[in-house]
Amino acid sequence: MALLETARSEVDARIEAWAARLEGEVPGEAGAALAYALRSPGKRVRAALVLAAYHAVGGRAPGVIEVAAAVEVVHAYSLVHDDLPCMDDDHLRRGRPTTHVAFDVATATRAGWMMVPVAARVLVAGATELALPAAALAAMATELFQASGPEGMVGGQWLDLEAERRPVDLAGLVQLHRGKTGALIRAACALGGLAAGAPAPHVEALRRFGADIGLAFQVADDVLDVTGTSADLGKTAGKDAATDKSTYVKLLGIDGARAEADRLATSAVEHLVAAGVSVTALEALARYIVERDR
Ligand code: GRG
Repeated sequence: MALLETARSEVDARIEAWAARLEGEVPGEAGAALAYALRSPGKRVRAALVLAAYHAVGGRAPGVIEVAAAVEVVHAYSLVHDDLPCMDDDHLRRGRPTTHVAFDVATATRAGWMMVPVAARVLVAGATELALPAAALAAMATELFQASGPEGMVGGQWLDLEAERRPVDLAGLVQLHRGKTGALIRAACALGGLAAGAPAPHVEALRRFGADIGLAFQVADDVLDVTGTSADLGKTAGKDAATDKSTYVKLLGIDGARAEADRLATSAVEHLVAAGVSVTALEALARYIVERDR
């Protein structure tokens, strides 16, 4: 998808600059592990959502790529920790050995922690490049770090870890994934609006778009865990069934889960239409998110 490829090359260049800089600043294995985790080649869907949301409300400046990079740094940290033996205990991520396999558990744990303040620095660099007022930076930092914390991603992951010991019903699964996967994607969309100085109703429409597409992302992820291969996904496929995890596929079946992802993508776009926000690029990303094969 052209939109995603452009976002990937632009954001990868920014992330590479940070990785090289931090490798110089942080000595030894810690700096090497930090740079390894940052350079890990993701699809950059969250970055593309920041850029598309920004453009949808009239933003035009390249500094927004740094804001997109900040979201990807938070996401990359979450993957480093998610793969640790105390969580998903995985050896393969983005087609490469996970950070704790390439280094060791202690180094990967510490490198993950370091990535959160790095994300804050990247966000500040973006807001500075965009010459945003302090109030806009405050709103953006609140959006990103609340979504990453106990009210969002960390809270959802916590519920996910607890759910390994008991079955979860559909309402529980929605709550868990709105936090674990959805909150950061929701924040990515809202950040695009905030970076452009969009009016509050447009930012809110982007936030609602992001909330629905964030949940759809996880539904599609559950389907891919069953239908994809480890080579395609760059991570271990079939883990949910192997661990008898509660997933959308387990509760709704593959066709039911696909229909739910489709319903959420449609609902996401309706929020934009209702608010008069340009839909073209964001709708294309929404379709990609539910139809992707990796
Ligand atoms: C302290 C409880 C606690 C948690 C720490 C580890 C963690 C925070 C959160 C985990 C969040 C997580 C891993 C969510 C999964 C999101 C997801 C579906 C990831 C895959 O996203 P893609 O497909 O991956 O966009 P790429 O590699 O392309 O970026």
